[in-house]
Amino acid sequence: MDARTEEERFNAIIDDDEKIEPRDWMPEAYRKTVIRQMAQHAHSEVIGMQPEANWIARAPTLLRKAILIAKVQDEAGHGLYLYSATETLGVSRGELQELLHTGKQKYSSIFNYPTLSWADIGAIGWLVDGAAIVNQIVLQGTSYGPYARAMVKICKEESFHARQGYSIMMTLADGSDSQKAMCQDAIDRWWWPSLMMFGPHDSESAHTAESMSWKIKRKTNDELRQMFVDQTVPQARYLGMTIPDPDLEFDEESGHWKIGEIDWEEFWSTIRGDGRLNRERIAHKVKAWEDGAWVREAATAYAVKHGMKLDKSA
Ligand code: FAQ
Repeated sequence: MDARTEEERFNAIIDDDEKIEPRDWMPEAYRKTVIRQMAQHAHSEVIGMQPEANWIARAPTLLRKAILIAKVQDEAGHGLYLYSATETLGVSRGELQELLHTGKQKYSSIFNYPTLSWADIGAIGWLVDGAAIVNQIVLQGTSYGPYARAMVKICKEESFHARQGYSIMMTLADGSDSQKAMCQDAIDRWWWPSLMMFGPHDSESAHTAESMSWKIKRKTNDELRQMFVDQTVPQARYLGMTIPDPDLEFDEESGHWKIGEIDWEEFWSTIRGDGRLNRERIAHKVKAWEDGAWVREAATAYAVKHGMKLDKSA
């Protein structure tokens, strides 16, 4: 018989780099943190559909339109995998929607910025999905099994998203003067908010130390941000575009690109709900949820008729 306490068994799984599964014992604080992070991640995928969906009807070619529809649909799928993974910890999808709609759970700050031109769709794919991938590739190694497995499929799709974004930027960068200007303008507006996606500096981050010790996070916010900067600056140069940071410079000694300071006031006010589009994003989401009530009712009636198990709160 295994004479270890539940906590000792949990710690051994973490130490051995194995996965915690839904039925394993886990500290309450671990469960809460994983729910918080996965839910925020799921909400981001779903709210993140809004800025891009805004351009589906205005995509410049049939091919770009078809690609954008597929991408936005993928984001819905990512939200679904992540809500399902979160449900394995005993919280229902209905509860999670309620927490999002009432502002008790967050979604990524990045989705509170407007998409003003077609170039923004390129910038989102390249920079926003690019930042998301840097974070998510590392999260494939997170200690909670269902989260780690969801990340594998999501990462494959996100790399396609980033490539389609860069392809839009390459086309614009290779185009007329006004297309080049559109491309630069989108970079100017999306660069800093993309860096904010990684969260506050490690020294200001409430959760990083504990999440690293439980291997929920495998790299810190600043480490991930640096990986993103190092991979992205050369890509901007290849486009012939400028990064809007006068302090950006390559540090020969460390081999890394050093950036200027992020506007943390803008970051905190956005995540507090006072960003440019927070209210509109949530109002739109709540309306979609209410408009979809009949679909949930029909699905429930079908499930009842066929004796299927129901999640009563969803
Ligand atoms: N936005 O102590 P930390 C995507 C909050 S997916 C909003 O450092 P933590 C795909 C944080 O929750 C993008 N809130 O927190 C796509 C905490 O508040 P709380 C989403 C933020 O959790 C592309 C407080 O600040 N990806 O884009 C942000 O250890 C295109 C203190 O921060 C993920 O969610 C922020 N940027 O680290 C879809 C990845 N940063 O909860 C559509 C998974 C921090 O105490 C179109 N998540 N906060 O009230 C993570 O890796 C982490 O949760 C971090 C934050 C790194 C986001």
